[in-house]
Amino acid sequence: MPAATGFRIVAGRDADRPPAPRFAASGPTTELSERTHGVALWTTLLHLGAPDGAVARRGGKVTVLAGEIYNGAELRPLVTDDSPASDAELLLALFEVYDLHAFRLVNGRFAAFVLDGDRAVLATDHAGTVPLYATVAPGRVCAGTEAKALRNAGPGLLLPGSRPVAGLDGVHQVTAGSVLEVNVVSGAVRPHRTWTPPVHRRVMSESRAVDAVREALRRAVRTRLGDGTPLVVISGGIDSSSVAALAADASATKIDTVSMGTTESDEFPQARAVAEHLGSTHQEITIPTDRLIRRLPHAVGAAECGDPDIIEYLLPLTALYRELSGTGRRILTGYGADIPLGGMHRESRLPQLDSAVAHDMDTFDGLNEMTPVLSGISGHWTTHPFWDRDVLDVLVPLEAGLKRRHGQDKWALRAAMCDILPRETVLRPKLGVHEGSGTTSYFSRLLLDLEVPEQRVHAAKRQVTEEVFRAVVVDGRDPDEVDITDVVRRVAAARPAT
Ligand code: IOT
Ligand code: MG
Repeated sequence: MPAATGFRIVAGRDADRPPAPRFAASGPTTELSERTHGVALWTTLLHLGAPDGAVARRGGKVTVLAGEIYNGAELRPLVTDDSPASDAELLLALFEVYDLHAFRLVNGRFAAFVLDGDRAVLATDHAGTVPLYATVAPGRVCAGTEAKALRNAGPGLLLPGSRPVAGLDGVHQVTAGSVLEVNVVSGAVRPHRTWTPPVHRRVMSESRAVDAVREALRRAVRTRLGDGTPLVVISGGIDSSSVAALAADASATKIDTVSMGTTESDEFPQARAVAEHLGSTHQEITIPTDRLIRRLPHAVGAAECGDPDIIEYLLPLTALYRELSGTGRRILTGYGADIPLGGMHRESRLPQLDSAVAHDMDTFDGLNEMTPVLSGISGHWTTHPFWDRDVLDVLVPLEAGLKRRHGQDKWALRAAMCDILPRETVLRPKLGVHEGSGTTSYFSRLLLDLEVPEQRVHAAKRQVTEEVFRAVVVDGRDPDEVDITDVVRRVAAARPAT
């Protein structure tokens, strides 16, 4: 497991001990303080019990890492120190050779902070899957993996190349696939991109495309398995079933799988067919819909996202993670496959399909769909093989005719899996988690029953999620104190703005 899953860092010339931050993610925290080259560094690490590998120090430089690196085996030969013990040490060794360009080399799921004299370097992974926020003022830099951990960071400058967080003055989200280089004394900031989604498309034969997809995904799953028994959350759709099949292939022992449903709806038979095929230890969890909807403030507080469509995807998963027994599980998910492959769009016209892919790859940043906090609030760690950097570099550029082919969506993926999954799984049409769990229909019905007109339901959902965002992120309230049925009732009673 990663040494740390989150952090809040304050670095400054005259920084006093800052008040302890609040995180939505749970787990022990460890406080560290040190001073190098006249800059004080106050670090709060959020972790799963063994934070030692999260910080590395050498030659006056300090590196703090939340998350993990997947291409360590590839990177180690590049550094002179031949045996960096932890991912943070590997990162620091790379930084000594390549400086901030080290972040162009790393394929991982992380947020990182490097202090190098008066210079602070804040970095996200290629896709910003561990969100990173910053507040910068002359003489002081604050960085954190949750925006709400920076609520009391004080006034901050406008940061070029970063997105201001609505309602939290001075707090910015660092762009996915980028590094912010900050002068701690002056507060001057320079952004650098380290990855951008490919915009070109590649022409390939069917067999080359299928091999490339299978090999990239196989590798991404293997590097994410960890030491214990992996747990794969499966719907029985092609994305999660692919991850489960490759995990089962790479594991010496049985893997665990789990499928969630609600009292409204489930996909249990489809998931069970996959579990039986793979011989996994399988579990089914049914969540009553009233409990599901009470988790909405937790989903919003974890993702720090007020987008109603995204929250409908994330809510059933947040609720599922909460129901898992024990803590500290490494969870693999198929989440994210639909974005590079255009799976959500049910679109057979190639220009429209490719426009949808280009749009989704341009707009994912800031939605925080893959944040580890969704499971972190229940003490678990998730990872998303489809958003491995090398997998995206294969999937995004596939020409649209390889994504939609022979009447199937996500064709190249389906074809890549036809030897290791049941035929009905390979051919099963897309059903989103918001549909399969009945989340969308249940949330709609709550509003319709309160006489919200059909055509206003979506806008009302947005009002609900945005109000919850203000409560749990901007005002920092405990999600358990937000009465979601009360919010829904108030939104339904309010007249629409005309
Ligand atoms: P979907 O693809 O259905 O589910 C995402 C993942 O959640 C699955 O791969 C699986 O690991 C897990 N999951 C889904 N249903 C269940 C279940 N019943 N029990 C256990 N685990 C389950 C939305 C969606 O439809 O989810 N996800 C899209 C992306 C959204 C679009 N975002 C954007 N344009 N920025 C995806 O790409 O996966
Ligand atoms: Mg999916």
